[in-house]
Amino acid sequence: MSSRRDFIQKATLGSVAAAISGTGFVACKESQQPDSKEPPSAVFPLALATWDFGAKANDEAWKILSTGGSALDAVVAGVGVIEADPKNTTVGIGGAPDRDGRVTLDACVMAPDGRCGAVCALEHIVHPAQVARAVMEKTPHAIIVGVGALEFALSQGFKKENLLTEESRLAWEAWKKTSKYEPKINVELHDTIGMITIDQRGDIAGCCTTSGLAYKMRGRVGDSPIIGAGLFVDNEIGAATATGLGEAVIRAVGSFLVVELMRHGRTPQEACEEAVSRVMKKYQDYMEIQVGFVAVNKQGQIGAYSIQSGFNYALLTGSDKGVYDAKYKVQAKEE
Ligand code: SD4
Repeated sequence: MSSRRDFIQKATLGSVAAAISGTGFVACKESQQPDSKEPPSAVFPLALATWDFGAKANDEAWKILSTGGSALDAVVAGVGVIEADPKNTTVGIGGAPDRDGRVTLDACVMAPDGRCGAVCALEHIVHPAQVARAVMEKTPHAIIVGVGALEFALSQGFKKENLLTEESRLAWEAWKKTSKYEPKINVELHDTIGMITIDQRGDIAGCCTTSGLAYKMRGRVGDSPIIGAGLFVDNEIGAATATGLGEAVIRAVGSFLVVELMRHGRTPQEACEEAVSRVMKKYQDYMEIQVGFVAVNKQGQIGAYSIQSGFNYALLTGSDKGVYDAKYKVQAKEE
């Protein structure tokens, strides 16, 4: 298996900096963790997105948020920048294909009033988040999948395009030589964008968009387009979104769990930590995977936590612009 995994196992078993938690899990000392993020002032608007490249999505969303636009418009526009970036191999065009070489995209969106829409295993469309929004606004449905999703997108005027870039095709060809046609499950799964925006009125919207697990089986759907798993927004409480191995997030209905914990009084940080613990309890091989959550509550406090180190998120408010490392449960090998 990968040297990264060996490292993680060694680090887990041998690190002098490790301490045994009550669950028997080997956890890092607090002192090793990134500094916790002070909650920003509750002055909206606010944009929050998974991963460092989420800063680009935040900037785009800000154009709408700062001029009084809606959280929903902002979040769909924000993720659109990442979907259109062919260099990001886990979102939109340029996303890694399934094991048969087809790029199949998943996305969902949630509005402040609780409406939601999603597409799963959508092919040939650069902006699945926009199609998810159209599902929400123009159909009586919440989720449309596969060929039906493509037909719907085309009927709405979306253009059919080839999403497999030469770079992704070459990586897939290389994978085929060594993989035994097995889907790849590993800790390096990253780059999905989950994004939450709060507009000047304090209304919250969210969006999650991805090409999912690289070299997955045809038709595989992860957590990202599943409302409650990859994303959940409750305009009275806050919102959460997930990144990492969808199969693990789905077991815990992770994003809904984070929001529900906040409803019962936890801070976003406490809620993300509890949700990660829940994922780990339900996924025996948690050392082989990465899962991370980011969350914000109605007061504008931020939380983020992941199983392994390496997860970060981008935040943009009127007084704060930055990329922050999330706290984590175990120290993984740095890339
Ligand atoms: C999935 N959760 O399809 C997505 C992948 C991901 O960062 O988040 N990557 O399982």
